[in-house]
Amino acid sequence: PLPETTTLPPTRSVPAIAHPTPEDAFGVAANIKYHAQYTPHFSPFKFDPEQAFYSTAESVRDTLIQRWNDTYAHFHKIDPKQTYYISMEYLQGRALTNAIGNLNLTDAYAGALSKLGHGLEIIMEQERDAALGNGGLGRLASCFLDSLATLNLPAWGYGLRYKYGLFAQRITKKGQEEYAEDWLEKFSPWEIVRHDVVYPIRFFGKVQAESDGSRKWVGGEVMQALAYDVPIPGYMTKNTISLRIWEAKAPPQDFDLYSFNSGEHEKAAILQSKANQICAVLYPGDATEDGKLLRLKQQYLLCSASLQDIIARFKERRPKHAIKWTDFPNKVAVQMNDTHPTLAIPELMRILMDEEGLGWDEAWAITGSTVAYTNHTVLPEALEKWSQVVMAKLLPRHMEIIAEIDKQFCQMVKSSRPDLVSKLEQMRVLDSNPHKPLVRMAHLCVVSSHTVNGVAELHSDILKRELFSDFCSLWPNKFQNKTNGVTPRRWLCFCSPELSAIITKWLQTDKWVTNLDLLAGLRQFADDEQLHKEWEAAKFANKVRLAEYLLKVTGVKVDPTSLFDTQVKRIHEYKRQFLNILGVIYRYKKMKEMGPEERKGVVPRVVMFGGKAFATYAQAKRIVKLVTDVGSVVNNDPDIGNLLKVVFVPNYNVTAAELIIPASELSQHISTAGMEASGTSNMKFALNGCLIIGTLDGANVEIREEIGNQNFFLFGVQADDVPRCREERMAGHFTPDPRFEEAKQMIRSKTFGDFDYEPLLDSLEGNSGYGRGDYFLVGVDFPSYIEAQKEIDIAYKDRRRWNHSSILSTAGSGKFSSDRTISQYATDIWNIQECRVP
Ligand code: T68
Repeated sequence: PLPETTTLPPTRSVPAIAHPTPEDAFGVAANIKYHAQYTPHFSPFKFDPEQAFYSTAESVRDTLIQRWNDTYAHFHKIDPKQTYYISMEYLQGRALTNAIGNLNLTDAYAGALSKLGHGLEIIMEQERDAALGNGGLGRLASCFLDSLATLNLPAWGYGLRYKYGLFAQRITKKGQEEYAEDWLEKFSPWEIVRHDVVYPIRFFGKVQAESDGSRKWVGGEVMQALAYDVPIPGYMTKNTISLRIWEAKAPPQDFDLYSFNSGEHEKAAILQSKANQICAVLYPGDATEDGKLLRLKQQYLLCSASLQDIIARFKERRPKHAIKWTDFPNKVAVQMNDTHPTLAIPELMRILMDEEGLGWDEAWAITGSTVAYTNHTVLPEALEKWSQVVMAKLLPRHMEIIAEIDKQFCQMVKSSRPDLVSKLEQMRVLDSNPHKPLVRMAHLCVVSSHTVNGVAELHSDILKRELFSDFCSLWPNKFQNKTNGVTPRRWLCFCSPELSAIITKWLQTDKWVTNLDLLAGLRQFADDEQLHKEWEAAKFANKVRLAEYLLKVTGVKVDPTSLFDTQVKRIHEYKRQFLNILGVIYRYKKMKEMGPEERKGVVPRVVMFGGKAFATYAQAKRIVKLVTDVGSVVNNDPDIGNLLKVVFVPNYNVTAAELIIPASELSQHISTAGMEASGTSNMKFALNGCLIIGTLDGANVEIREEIGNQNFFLFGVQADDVPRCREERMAGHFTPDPRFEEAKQMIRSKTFGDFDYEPLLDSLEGNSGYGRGDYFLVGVDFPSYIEAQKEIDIAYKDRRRWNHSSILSTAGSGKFSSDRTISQYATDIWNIQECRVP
């Protein structure tokens, strides 16, 4: 936004015909043609689907840019408090369907494209996913942006512009293989480079004491962060906010022309090459020291560029002499999505003290009232700890500030809470182990933030009772719960238009799209035969669509009248895809033992798996391999035919999810209780009328409450019993269920090939310990899992019962809209209000 005093120079006006209006397919078609001719990325003489996609996207972008300029001009004028959501990950997926859906231009664009000889469906499929994230945490950030815009809240998202997103996964005979995901190979039509928004970013160097007692960070390498803006349209509102992603660059004057001209071509561009490495990939391997340094550079670049931007905006909106820093927290709320952006804390302190000249106490009060932290995991290996040595080398001034925060925290505890002194070593920000001194990022967040939240009730309770219990006794009011949610636009309206139309018809309103609680109105029709018929038909159409896709990407032909049973999420031992496949193996074995008559009573199933295993996570990759090996045998067994198919859907991403979720009838959310912070795909499945088999973990607990116990297939031990179960196993007080032994034996017998599955099977035996001795309680939960599966087969045969439960799942999903989640953050944490563009 420009300062108020600036009058905008007259913009070169775009020909009037180039502005599409909702009613006007002709106007839209003209605009698409205009882009095909005047911004030709391909030959202007061809208009194939790819060219048509880019021209269509650019045409939509015209509308988005206009609204986005209006939105920020309005925010600039009103100057409300704004939220800045900082996240290392965003899983945006495709943008075209979502954008024209939110703008209510789908019909206009479909009509326009058909005039130009193309079908919208084919054009949409030209778009690549923006996969700048791993899983739930990244997709949550993207759902939050959609809700922030839709609720007309003044906000920005900040992230990094990775050149390569999360790897593309291929499934071969060897299992999972990873390929670079070059989402920018052609270009992204949605991002707008902002050459006017550039900030310096320093690395290394040293801290200098100035004569006035202040500290100054000097020397080292200075790079630049360049902004790209991705417009995020709200649904049926003019408000369009921005996801600002940073790219690292070398300063332009840094190119060493002298070296270049004397033949040292590579040396000339050293800083350029270093800059390129920073934003090259999401989660570069951190096994080596250099890898660690690179990740820390990424995190710092994100935090420093974002804070410089936030502060520049704060200053720009008030005259120089009238800047009151105590007003900063009244205008700025910073939300840290997990600990990855923790450096925002010392960076804000540094800027306030070293650049703006504030004292420690003032800077500390401002920082503490500005930042808040969301925790997404209790897994020990995911709680970030950085080496103090690496931190001091790369960010010497920040290390000083962190040490001072730690020191003052210790003093405070000693003086105000002597009862906690015995716990202090565990609570400190610095872990001063002499062999490997570390910074505990989560503790830095808890100590510095005004609010800490978990992402589902059970998870927030575990944070308070276990992970952060001592902090909770110190600051009981700091801890909150904000149960996750998902955007109903992408995850119902646009991915299942058939089901959405039925919902709108029966509720006689489409207001549920922005007020998801209205879905409860479906309860009164849960036994209506007509609704059952329509509901089943919509689900069936989605199943046929998915069956076609499965054939295309896996070569496996599935019968769409089978029960579609799905587990899609990152592959991890705690999520227990292993339990699922052991259950499948047991089912297969029992079917093989049946006679032909008995087999006739079997409910045909398609069991789908999807998800990526982190490239260095060997055990997870073995699980992927096992699923594909089981599939190869089962899918080609003439005794079994269509009664059981096992499919690993390659390269699970947002686009695949949009196809899989609406077509699924059963989905598995079967983590060891207490280990899944929330889960969000469980919400998407339930919203789409898919029943859940699950443990009492994460948001499953709340989903079951909302949709009713009868409509949720529960099994497994509860979180409170997990430690006792682990101890019992360790003490040898555990008799494995014979069915569990049968399933394991079948793998050992090489029925599914001779790949070495011993390390996987071993994890279920032996001494207890993290990742060993059946730490994830697969064996303990196996019997109740099999029982729940039996119940599911019975329920599925009863079409009335199944449809009834399916409708109640959707009807009970109102709570899980990210609109609800974001409204609660806005009120309880950020203290921001609606700022609607007139
Ligand atoms: C997920 N966390 C939780 N982490 O596992 C899930 N990236 O229960 C929850 O629903 C979701 O967050 C949203 O709250 C992640 O997705 C990561 O992807 C991750 C972890 C460590 C480092 C980087």
